[in-house]
Amino acid sequence: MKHLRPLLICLAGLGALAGTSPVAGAAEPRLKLGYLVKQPEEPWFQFEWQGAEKAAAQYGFDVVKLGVTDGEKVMTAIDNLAAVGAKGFVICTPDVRLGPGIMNKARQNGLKVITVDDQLVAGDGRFMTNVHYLGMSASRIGHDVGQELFKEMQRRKWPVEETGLCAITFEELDTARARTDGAIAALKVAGFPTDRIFKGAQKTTDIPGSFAAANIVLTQHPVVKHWLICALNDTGVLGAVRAMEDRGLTAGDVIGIGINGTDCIDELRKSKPTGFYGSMLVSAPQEGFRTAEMLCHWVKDDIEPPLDTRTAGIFITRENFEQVLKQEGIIP
Ligand code: FCA
Repeated sequence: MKHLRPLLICLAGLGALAGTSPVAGAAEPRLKLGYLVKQPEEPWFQFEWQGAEKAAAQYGFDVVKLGVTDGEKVMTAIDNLAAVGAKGFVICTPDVRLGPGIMNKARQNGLKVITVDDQLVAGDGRFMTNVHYLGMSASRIGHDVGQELFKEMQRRKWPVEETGLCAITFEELDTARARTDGAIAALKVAGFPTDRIFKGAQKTTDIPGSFAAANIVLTQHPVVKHWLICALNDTGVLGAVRAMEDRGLTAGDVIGIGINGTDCIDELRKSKPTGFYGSMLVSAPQEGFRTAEMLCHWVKDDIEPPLDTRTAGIFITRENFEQVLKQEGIIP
């Protein structure tokens, strides 16, 4: 699934749009709802789509899945959805500052909106709290990452003076900043020294972006023997783990804990452990199901969803991930 390219997904989405013109004389056209995501190549979003499809099958509507990797694609997608008679959409925007533009366009087209994962931001930099949102309890989940990193460091009896935290950050996105800030805060509370916390800012939220950010940290701190890694998601940690491997730092010297739990399945399945120790799993299929379900109830039955819904995380490692992912319906 992770081999699907964004372009293919976009084309598939457009195909779905083209094939959905209402049949003349048909009674009531089947309900269509859009599901727009910023990074269609990330397993996280593919699992969200899976969840939305499940809701669509259960409630009898069509879900139009579109990859919207930039602002222009978002605006075109909203127009296209309106043109085919969709009644609303769920969106994880490629840029939260598109918030007012997205809401204006949706309003003009009479479409209902639920935002998922990345909360929209208004012109003054504040959250658009009047727009319906479902996402992670970002600080809480970040805290859990920090606590688990500290616990595992202690279990391995690493002296703190030989250990460093490599925090891969993407501070322009609030949910990302809240996660890494949460991890850092929990480590400090546990007693990890502030002067051994090293941040590397990723320019793009993909593996090359976090690989580059970690490389800078590693170059600046060559004497650190053991590393803890946190980031906004699994991908952020994976890039840092790869950068460390390039310098000969492997599972015995690295504890990386990601967030999502969906983008590290291949990594955790590797026959030998790597520096990617575990992840805070949040159920992407459930987020997809719940947002699509809420939107359907809102459009069909006029039941307005809650304005703000938060989801929790479960810690997974090589020991328990197959079982937990199965329980959560992420793998068969
Ligand atoms: C953000 C991240 C995704 C996922 C989601 C819940 O959008 O980019 O990887 O963590 O929040």
